[in-house]
Amino acid sequence: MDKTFLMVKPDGVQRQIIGDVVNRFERKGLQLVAAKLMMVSVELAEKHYGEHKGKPFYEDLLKFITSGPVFAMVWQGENVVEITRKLIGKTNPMDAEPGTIRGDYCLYVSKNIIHGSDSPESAKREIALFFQENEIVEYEKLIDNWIYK
Ligand code: YYY
Ligand code: MG
Repeated sequence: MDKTFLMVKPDGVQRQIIGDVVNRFERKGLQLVAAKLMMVSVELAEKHYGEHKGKPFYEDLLKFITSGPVFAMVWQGENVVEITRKLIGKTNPMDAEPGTIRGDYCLYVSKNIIHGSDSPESAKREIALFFQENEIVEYEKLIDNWIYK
């Protein structure tokens, strides 16, 4: 099954919407296979956001993501990367449709609540950055027969 890395950012944790975010993916039918509340070190932040190094928002992004606890998760399901990016909405909350997480919960691009991997390759890379292999819990989700073909 496909996996992706999702993370409630420090603004989402402070605003106490971890539960709402988790609920959106659960009710869609996706499967949670790992989760933890943690601080992101500067070193980890630099690795995670390496693709943005040199961009005007990079330094502020590092400061923000290391400023408080995040809720890091791995979710599983067919086409989970594409589906979760859709549920999350556009990067800038001004462009994010109502009904998406960013469309419903935030106003400003640098405080956009949640991270989601943008491709299966980045999902693999980001999962490995944040989780040990033995932290990913493989288990059978018994209602999958009622969710998948
Ligand atoms: O993948 P996604 O989070 O939707 O956007 P990215 O283009 O990868 O940017 C990562 C992160 O950087 C974004 O979620 C907010 C922040 N950011 C910003 O503060 N200002 C921008 N103009 C673009 C991105
Ligand atoms: Mg991105």
